[in-house]
Amino acid sequence: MQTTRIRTTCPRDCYDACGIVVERRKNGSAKIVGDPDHFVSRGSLCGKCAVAYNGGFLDPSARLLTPLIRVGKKGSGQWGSISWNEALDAISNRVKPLIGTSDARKILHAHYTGTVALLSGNFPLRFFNSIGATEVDPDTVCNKAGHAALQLIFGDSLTGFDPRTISDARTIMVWGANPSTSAPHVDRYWLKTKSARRIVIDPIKHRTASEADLFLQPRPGSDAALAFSMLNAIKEAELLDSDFINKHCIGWPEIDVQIARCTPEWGECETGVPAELIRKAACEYARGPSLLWLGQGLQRQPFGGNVFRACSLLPAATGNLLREGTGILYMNGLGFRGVDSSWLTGSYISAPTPTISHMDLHTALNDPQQSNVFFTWNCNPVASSPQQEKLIEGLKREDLFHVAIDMFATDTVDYADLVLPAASFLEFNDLILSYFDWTVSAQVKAFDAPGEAASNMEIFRRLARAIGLKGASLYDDDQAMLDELIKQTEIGITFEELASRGTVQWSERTGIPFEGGRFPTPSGKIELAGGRFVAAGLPFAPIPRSDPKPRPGWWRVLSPANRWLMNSTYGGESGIRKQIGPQTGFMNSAELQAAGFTDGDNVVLQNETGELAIKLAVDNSVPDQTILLHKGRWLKHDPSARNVNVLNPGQKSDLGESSSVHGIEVRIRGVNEITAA
Ligand SMILES: Nc1nc2c(c(=O)[nH]1)N[C@H]1C(S)=C(S)[C@@H](COP(=O)(O)OP(=O)(O)OC[C@H]3O[C@@H](n4cnc5c(=O)[nH]c(N)nc54)[C@H](O)[C@@H]3O)O[C@H]1N2
Ligand SMILES: Nc1nc2c(c(=O)[nH]1)N[C@H]1C(S)=C(S)[C@@H](COP(=O)(O)OP(=O)(O)OC[C@H]3O[C@@H](n4cnc5c(=O)[nH]c(N)nc54)[C@H](O)[C@@H]3O)O[C@H]1N2
Ligand code: SF4
Ligand SMILES: [Mo]
Repeated sequence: MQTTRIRTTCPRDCYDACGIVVERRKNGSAKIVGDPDHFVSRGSLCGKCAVAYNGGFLDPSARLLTPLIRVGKKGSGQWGSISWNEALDAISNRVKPLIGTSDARKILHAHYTGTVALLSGNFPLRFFNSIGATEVDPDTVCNKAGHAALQLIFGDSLTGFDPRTISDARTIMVWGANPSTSAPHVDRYWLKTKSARRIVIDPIKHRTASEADLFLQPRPGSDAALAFSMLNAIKEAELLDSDFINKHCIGWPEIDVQIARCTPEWGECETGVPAELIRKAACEYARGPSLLWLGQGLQRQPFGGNVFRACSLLPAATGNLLREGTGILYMNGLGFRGVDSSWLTGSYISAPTPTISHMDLHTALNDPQQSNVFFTWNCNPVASSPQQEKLIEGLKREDLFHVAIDMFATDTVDYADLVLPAASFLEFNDLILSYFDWTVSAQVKAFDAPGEAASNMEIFRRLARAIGLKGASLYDDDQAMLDELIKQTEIGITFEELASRGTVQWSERTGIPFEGGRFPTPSGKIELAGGRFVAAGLPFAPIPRSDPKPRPGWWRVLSPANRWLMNSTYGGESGIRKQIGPQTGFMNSAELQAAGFTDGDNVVLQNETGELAIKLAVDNSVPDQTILLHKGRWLKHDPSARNVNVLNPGQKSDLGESSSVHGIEVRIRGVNEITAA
């Protein structure tokens, strides 16, 4: 049978940015597979995408197909179908009177990386910027503390090492990331290079950790102490690079005076990592050339900013920067590849619009003075944001008008007044710049959108038109914007050619971040300590500290990525639900026994913020006094009707008003049955 093959790219919030082939058969059936020619995916998709893209994404009965209006109580998920014109009028009637008044700030919108494609992830911001709405700062739910710290230190958090330089590295240190889950192909192919040794630092002995050459298992929240004790070992072994420090860093004396007391033996007490292992890893990293991958899980801590400052000392003190095979990767952004974010998002359209942190979203949604209209697009805050109970309370407010835009009926969609059906990445063209590799990829339309679903771009053009907004950039068409973006990247080919190739390297030459030692900080140097940190609410210099252990009878909850979910995306997919099973917290066998439970017991986790009924199971990769409870489950498919974020107080990290979700602590009590609280 005749088959058409269309190359495209996965737009999920994932380091891999896999190449995809859509196989369309003459009889109308289709199959979504990995692109065998793509250097990351090499012909396979991850399990979750293989299931979801061949499941709900192709099944119109699983999708939102028309605009919907609420007919039942808020949260009941009862809808009536309405026309696009009726929906747009209803939104316009509510939004238009607020525009140009001081109440425009009461239009809140939350969005994030449901898709990381450039247009569908950013174009709607032009609309919100032009009406002066309040943005729920997306990075505050994920990685803001890390970004803010790296910006202060290096002047830029979005230019990481070029993964192609791995051939020049002797060591790769992965700190607080779990590529075996969050970057499965990078883990399988890139990280397994024979030329470099791997050091992994993580409280959980996940698959990447268990396959590493050296594995350090610190207690959660003790990484700053670990970094300082590694510096002590490096100094003791005379592996500090004084020339590099003198030439490129300011603030070293404030660090140096703190190192002496941070012996590896002290480090062992603070972190639980054996002193000899600290010495070994430190010296191996210092000798270099070494790459340092700083994970996003690493900074989701009450002192996440301090952790990132302390970890950043290692490359600076050992000169593992500015040459092939060295550098830090947090995320690779758009800017160095030429993309003009201000043009893309329309941030120039108005005065800077107000923002709030995700940590404050629950408060804002419960306060009519702060919120009157709420848009959610590319995100699912009911599942992903802190203070789940209070957030849901706020969403139940009769006087709050909530518009949810999604492809699927998520828990957040269930609380909306009005739902707009979004097209999926398989249904329109877009552009993707991986946040790991220095590449540019095409997202290519393979199908028409089902029902009346429309891309985010089309939805926000329609909304702008319905409200009568002025400004040509609100109405730009997709092809013209894609052409402009390609021009900005200077890759020198058309979108059509990129579409036929799938992915291209942004530059033929391997890149070196901050090449020549030009750091975009006020001093032009790496700033390890100084008044700018104090102005940002931090100590003058990073401090060698660790979080206290949980009190007796309390456990720290880590809720990182689930290998079968993409945040909460896919949580409604039946094939995925079979894989993830019941909501389960994992403890090591000694801890489980000490807590008085056995494998399979039903329990309630509780703290000042909330209660959650789950199962307990044994997993010996989890350290003492810790429960591993993955993020991203849909509430409505669980008998407890909540997920881990019901326990999340939304405490702000020390920098960037960011999430410290890996700092949650709970007590445990046994129950017979798992039910809603
Ligand atoms: N407990 C705990 N909570 C966490 C974390 C944690 O570690 N622990 N991690 C946090 C992190 S790192 C993040 S990034 C956040 C993520 O949290 P969210 O930003 O809420 O991400 P998702 O849950 O994946 O929701 C994305 C939604 O976008 C939709 N979508 C996809 N493509 C499109 C599109 O083209 N148009 C529209 N309109 N919608 C689309 C998907 O269907 C999905 O419902 O969660 C945070 N929450
Ligand atoms: N399958 C899958 N892939 C994903 C996602 C997903 O939900 N599912 N989410 C995507 C998103 S939005 C993001 S932000 C990335 C995140 O991807 P990663 O950067 O890998 O981050 P996480 O999975 O949140 O957590 C990584 C590790 O941080 C560790 N960690 C927690 N606390 C500490 C600590 O105090 N010290 C140290 N050293 N480590 C600690 C956890 O044990 C975990 O193993 O993954 C992306 N990829
Ligand atoms: S989610 Fe990541 S691993 Fe899975 S197909 Fe997409 S890019 Fe590849
Ligand atoms: Mo994230």
